[in-house]
Amino acid sequence: MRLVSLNRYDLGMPLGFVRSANADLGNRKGMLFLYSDGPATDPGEELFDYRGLKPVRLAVFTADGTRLWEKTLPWGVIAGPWFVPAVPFDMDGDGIDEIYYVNNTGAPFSFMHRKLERLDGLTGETTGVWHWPENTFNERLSLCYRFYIVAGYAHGEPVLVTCQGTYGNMYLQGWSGGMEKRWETVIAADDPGPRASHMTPVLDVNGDGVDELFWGERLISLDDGHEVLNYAPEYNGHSDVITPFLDYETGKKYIYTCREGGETEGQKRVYTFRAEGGVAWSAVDHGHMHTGWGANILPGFRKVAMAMREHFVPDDMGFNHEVDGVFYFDALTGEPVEFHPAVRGDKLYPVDLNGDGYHEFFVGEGEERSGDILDREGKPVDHLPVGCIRIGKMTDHPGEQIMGVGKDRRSVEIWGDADAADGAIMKMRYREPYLHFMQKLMATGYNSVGSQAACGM
Ligand SMILES: [Ca+2]
Ligand SMILES: [Ca+2]
Ligand SMILES: [Ca+2]
Repeated sequence: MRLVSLNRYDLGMPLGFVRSANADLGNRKGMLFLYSDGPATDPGEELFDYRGLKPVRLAVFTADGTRLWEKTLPWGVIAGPWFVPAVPFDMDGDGIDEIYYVNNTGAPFSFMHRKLERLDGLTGETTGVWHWPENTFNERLSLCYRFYIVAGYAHGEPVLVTCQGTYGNMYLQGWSGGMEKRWETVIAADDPGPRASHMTPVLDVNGDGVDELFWGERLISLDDGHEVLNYAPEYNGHSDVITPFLDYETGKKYIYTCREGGETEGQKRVYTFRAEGGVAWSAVDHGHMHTGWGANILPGFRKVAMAMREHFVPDDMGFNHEVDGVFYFDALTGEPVEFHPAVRGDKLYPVDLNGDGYHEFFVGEGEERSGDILDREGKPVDHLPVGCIRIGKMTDHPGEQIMGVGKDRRSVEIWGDADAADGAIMKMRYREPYLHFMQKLMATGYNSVGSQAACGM
């Protein structure tokens, strides 16, 4: 493996909060950045921290690193993924993605001045503004400001989806090409069933030509907003991880989930569902399963599913996440797997850097070994001194890549393996639009966190 910088994007200022998503710019590829030189914050009552927050900026670059435009958003836009999601998506069919994001020209917590805004992808000029729904106005702070923008296709037509709320009342709206309202779905706090996830995979999981949005452990049709399938109608909690994955041998799809709350007697905390419905396996009796991933690391490209359990311990400012269990399972059978990586599994981001069908791992921040690259057995093989932004299929270079903030703290680089070559598994993964398409949804929700949304399919 020979790690090299494939692309570099000079954002021209010190970087704190950074999100990024792939954008299509007609005959060119592009890259969207959402960033500030301060930290990000969260609407949770025990987490919201306004110290050091800085204005948020948007910029679009060509894939090879030329900046096309940048703009500074109004001071009412709070830096943080839940306050300001952004998605590049081509709704008018000219081959160039428009940029959709949640703007706020009022005070930071304003509802009156909050908007869905559309920008020309090539120039950054505003081409449309719509009032952002005030659905969550009466919720407590944590639930008020959980906003998502997602996108996908229904029989080839683009559909944008705007969402408000998680855990309690949840509101979703579908929009057609010219931003005509296509559908509206409300899941009330006292309705039965799961309470969404921080991740939003979009995939035509049943092959009927319409994408489904994985709204927690249920599927929402992008065509008309109806509930296509509820994997766990008896579960009314929230799921921290929702990752569809493919069994390379049979071509069948599965959904791997890790649950946060809603602990109920007789139910487990980790589930893998068959895509068509039904439990493939379940595990772990108690606890908040906070992170998880799937990685091809067993012989024959068999996938291992990781689940990390934790509990909250209050500290001087907010709380700490104290880990009390890391579990590894055969992703298809749920059988426990012996895996002893050099760094605990929940700190690892699976990425197939060399394209051979097995995942390597990047060690995330906050670890002595941060920046290390581990092989599939969990042994260190290389090192990359970057703060990771996201992982996945970001360029045409073979294999998958790592995007990170470079040593100079003001530029973003995409790193890949100079010797990478796409093997049979990688080619199978390309056949699912998911691998590329999810890279457009990496600046919304927690899709980019830990790369769980990228590693499954
Ligand atoms: Ca367009
Ligand atoms: Ca479908
Ligand atoms: Ca590999």
